[in-house]
Amino acid sequence: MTRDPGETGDARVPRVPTVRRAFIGLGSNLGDRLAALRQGVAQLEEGGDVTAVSPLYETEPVGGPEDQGAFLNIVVELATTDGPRQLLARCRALEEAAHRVRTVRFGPRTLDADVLLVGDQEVDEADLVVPHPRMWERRFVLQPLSDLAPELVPVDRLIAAGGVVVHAGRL
Ligand code: GSY
Repeated sequence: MTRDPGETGDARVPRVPTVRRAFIGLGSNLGDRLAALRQGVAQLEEGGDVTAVSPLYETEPVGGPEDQGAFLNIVVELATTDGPRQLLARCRALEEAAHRVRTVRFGPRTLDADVLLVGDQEVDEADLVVPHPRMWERRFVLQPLSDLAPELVPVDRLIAAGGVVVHAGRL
């Protein structure tokens, strides 16, 4: 069997960082939604590991107050050596840059950024669960994810997921 040198645990062998296919969901329903998404993507691109951006969708809010406005949603794909926690830090930095104010839980937000999938990595910690625990119920996640990676989204799960999503072009 051929071993990846990074997996030998031999301190004399330099570690080869694993590049994983990761997906981040971005959503905005407050202020200039398009500008917030564009800024989010531009900031992610500074990491040099973004490989694709999904089409744009205008989506019905799932959860939260009745009267909040429609979201714009996209999913961004990365080929990255960052692990889930580093990606969470990048997501938080995007939200901070967009001046997100956390007031009402699930309420309107200038930018929400979620780590959806990081290769086959699994994390179950208080502040981070990967794969994202609610992604399979949300069409605003599954539709753009399936545009980028149809093999990861079974059609029956896409159909069963809740919420109206309308194709709105590209960023
Ligand atoms: O979890 C992301 C924030 N969010 C969204 C969203 O991005 N889009 C839609 N349509 N509904 C949402 N509810 C929440 S919470």
